[in-house]
Amino acid sequence: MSTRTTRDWQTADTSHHLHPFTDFKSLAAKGTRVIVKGDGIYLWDSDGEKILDAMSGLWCVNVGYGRQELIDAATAQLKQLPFYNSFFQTTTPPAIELAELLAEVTPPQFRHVFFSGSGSEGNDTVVRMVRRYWDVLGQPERQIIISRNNAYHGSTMAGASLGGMGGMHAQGGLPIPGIVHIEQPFWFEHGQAMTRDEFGLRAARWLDEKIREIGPAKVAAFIGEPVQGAGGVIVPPDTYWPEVQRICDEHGILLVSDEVICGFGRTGQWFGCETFGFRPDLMTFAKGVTSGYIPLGGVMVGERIAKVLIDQGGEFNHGYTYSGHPVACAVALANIRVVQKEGLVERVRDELGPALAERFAELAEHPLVGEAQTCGAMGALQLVRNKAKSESFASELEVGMVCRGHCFGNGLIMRAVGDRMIVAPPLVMTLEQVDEMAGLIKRCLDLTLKDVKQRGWM
Ligand code: PXG
Repeated sequence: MSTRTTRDWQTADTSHHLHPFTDFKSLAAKGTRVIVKGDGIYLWDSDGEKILDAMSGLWCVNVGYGRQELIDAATAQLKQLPFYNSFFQTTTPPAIELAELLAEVTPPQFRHVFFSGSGSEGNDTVVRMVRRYWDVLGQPERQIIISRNNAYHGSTMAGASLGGMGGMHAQGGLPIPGIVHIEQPFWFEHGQAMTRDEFGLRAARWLDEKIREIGPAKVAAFIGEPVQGAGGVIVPPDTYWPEVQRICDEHGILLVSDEVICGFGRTGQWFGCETFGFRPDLMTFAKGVTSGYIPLGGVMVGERIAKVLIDQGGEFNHGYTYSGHPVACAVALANIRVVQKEGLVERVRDELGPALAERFAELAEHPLVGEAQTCGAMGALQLVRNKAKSESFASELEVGMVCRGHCFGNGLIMRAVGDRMIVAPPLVMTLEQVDEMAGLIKRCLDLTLKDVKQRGWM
């Protein structure tokens, strides 16, 4: 164990490490937080502070920290064979077994998987594969992929292009050609004049309008997260996805579900598309497949596409060094077996999800909260200036960051997306721990309210 102090760590970090999505200079002035240990749903920092991790690392540590089954699987595979590739007509047993198990736990249209190292790489694979599919079918003019504003699909050139984050598009010449965006199904922001169900249909029809504007023969696919995660846990109305499915079917375009956050039980079914009742042709996954213990991602390829690529496609010129990495696949196998053995998907559906929904309904009564939404083991609280009028704070006040600061100081990790405070705790969180988390959230909301009033913002 290292004897370096927090200050030492921070100085070395600032000297050499550029963090993702970070203003380097302002972080250097503040100093980063150094996390040194995890157990269950808790983390410890280099000052010995215990923190309740209501974000599962980064939406991924679904089985909790410190699981021996995953550690053993990694150790055994590292000893047996730490690496071999799946290029050039070779493969390894863990990659084969994981492909088999994924075919079992995913919806029935999926029999094949293409492995990547991350969710972003998975979505790059989606772009390559969707366009290749239409090429092979003799419709190369079908190039355009439709996505949504405020979507998050990763940070590679294709992932960030599919994503609908303006701040990302503004850097590096994005989006790449052939990717267009429609508005997101965010009722609080865009739909309050309608019922949620009416708005769900309206939002889905933005897709139909965009397809007709472009010309259906030029559209390759539509991609969406079942619930937008990084965008702020935006749970769409129940009417949204079935209508999106109908529209994709009507125009014959491919439907892609980005399940990087929603997959492997987060929504209370194995995959978010099952919770929301749609049938994707492709499904991106990462994060929860290994509970984040080791990087792994991939794309489930529906038989509609797999058949064409296998029977008529010839060589598919795409792949990554770490596609099917044996250690990552061994950890994924152990992780999925834990999810199965402990019935974590059913647990989210029957126990954790309902408990979270109940606690969030109570938090919705708080004077700062304008909307509370949950879906399975994720939840969002929209902070507002005027509850009765659903009136938001000016965005430059960064009230979400003020609240996040109080979480930070009170042993709670919660994400702020604008003024939306979000959680996605490990699926193993007990009901007592749900109460503990809700108590901490309530305390942080009270502190934020006091703070905001003192600043004269409310
Ligand atoms: N799709 C979705 C839906 C995601 O949430 C990715 C793709 C990209 O995965 P990789 O493994 O390439 O990062 C993600 C990642 C946040 C946050 O701030 C969310 C993600 C990543 C980083 C930060 O909530 N999601």
